[in-house]
Amino acid sequence: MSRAWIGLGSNLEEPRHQIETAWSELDSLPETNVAACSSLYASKPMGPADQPDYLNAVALLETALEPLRLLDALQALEARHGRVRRRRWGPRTLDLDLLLYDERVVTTPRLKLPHPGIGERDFVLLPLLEIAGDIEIPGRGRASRLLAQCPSRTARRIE
Ligand code: A4P
Ligand code: MG
Repeated sequence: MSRAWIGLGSNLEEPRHQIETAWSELDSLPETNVAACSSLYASKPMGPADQPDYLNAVALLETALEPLRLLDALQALEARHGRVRRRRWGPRTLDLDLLLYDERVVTTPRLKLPHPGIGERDFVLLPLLEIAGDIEIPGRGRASRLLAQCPSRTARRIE
């Protein structure tokens, strides 16, 4: 089994419900278990400001799906949550980003690993640090160092 770290985000149609149902849907994927879930974090939108605040979280999967098959499955789950792609960084019911997959580095158009935005996003790094400890991001350094250098800091843990 490989270890895959998934970033979850939502700012439409009851974000907490979107993320909590996504946990169990991830656990139901073939050859895949959810091994850990972070707390939920609220943050201001990165990108266009004329959209609601976000909820974000990170999950650790143990999976036998190869990265592209896992990405297929994540995108199918996004579609089931009624995700409509209108503009870059626009509002969304559910966003599932493949953040890390073991120590793999991939640079194809369809899949980049580690996820390119990981180092600039406190709403990813804070939940990742919570469940992954001070993990090494291949080619980027430790999560704690990236967080210390993070340009914007708005995310806060919620109950
Ligand atoms: N893709 C390449 N690598 C990956 C990967 N590691 N994981 C490709 C997932 N997808 C990957 O993504 C565009 C394409 O990236 C996909 O077709 C896939 O093949 P998308 O989800 O269709 O488009 P997007 O999400 O609108 O664009 P992008 O650039 O991925 O945006 P992000 O990075 O997902 O950011 N503010 C807060 N506070 N919290 C958020 O969660 N999220 C976003 C979206 C904007 N602002 C936010 C948040
Ligand atoms: Mg995305």
